[in-house]
Amino acid sequence: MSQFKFSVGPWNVHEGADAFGPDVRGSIPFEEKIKKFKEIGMDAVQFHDDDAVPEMNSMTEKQIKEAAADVKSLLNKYGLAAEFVAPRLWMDPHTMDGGFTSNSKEDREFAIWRALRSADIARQLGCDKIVLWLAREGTLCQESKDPVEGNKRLIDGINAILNYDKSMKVLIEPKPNEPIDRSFIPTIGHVIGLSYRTADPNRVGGLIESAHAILAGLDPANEMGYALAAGKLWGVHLNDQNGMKFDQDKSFGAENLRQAFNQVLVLKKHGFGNNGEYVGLDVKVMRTQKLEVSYRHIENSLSVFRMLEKKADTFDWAFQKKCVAERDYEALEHYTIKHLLNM
Ligand code: 3MF
Ligand code: MG
Repeated sequence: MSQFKFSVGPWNVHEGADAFGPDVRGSIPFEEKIKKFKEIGMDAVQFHDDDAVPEMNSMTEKQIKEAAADVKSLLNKYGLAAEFVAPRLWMDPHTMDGGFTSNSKEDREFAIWRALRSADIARQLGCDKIVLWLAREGTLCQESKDPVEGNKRLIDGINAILNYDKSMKVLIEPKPNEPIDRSFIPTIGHVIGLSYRTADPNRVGGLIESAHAILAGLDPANEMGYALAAGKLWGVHLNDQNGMKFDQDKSFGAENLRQAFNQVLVLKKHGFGNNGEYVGLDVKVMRTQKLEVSYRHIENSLSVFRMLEKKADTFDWAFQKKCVAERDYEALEHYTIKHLLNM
């Protein structure tokens, strides 16, 4: 039995559109997705603010809270928790030039309004985590924003959430690029540095996505290790990525099994989950998949994670120690490969 609890977001089951083509599958109603997530073995659901409360821009704050309370009842019906709420600050025309770091004052205020509503929604859903994927907080044109000012504006945005609701934690999910060219906060190192300049560093941490680390040319397990060492790994988005190109969100372990194994190893070895953290997935269905089998990537990611947990449990640490003592890393590397191949 896994020591971990798992989560996934409703956007992980979608209609198959990509940057070069429209939808190829029908939509699955929200409740049906929730029900299926539970059947697959999920413990919690990840939310964008408008996954929980669609059309929230045209609603009053009271109406938003009431709509979120209905979602909480739905989660209760299926025995699922909510892991976090993330303001979707990249879809709205108000955030064309970024949210907290937009050059437009009015748009910056809109971003903060949405972030505070995320805190309201999170409270209703019974969770205490706000995730900020800083999608457009950076530049398409480098000369369009001052990077020093950009960092200060990010801190102002984070502080607004911290001051508004003292029970909320803010988890920044770093990504180096896409949809923008240059992100102000590209890696977990930047996240942790920034956290210490906010109003309450103890409530600011990180969520690491495997694909985002790979896009930055970094090793996901080492990035996780860095955040674990700082006591600031409060969420993960496990998936996989074939090199440094557009964000692929492939099934966990589908491209690089050894890299996936090392993520499981570091999470297991260092007690990730002991404070209630979830092993989150952020995986995208292939465009070619038919509607009836559009949850396969979630099932496969979970299945690979569990197989790799067994591999972590049966890893021969005595042999590892011997190899380290003899500095025979060729032997250790070959053992690891054989172990993963069941040979
Ligand atoms: C983009 C992402 C996002 C975030 C999500 C929650 C749409 O690369 O990874 O998924 O994970 O917005 O923060
Ligand atoms: Mg993600």
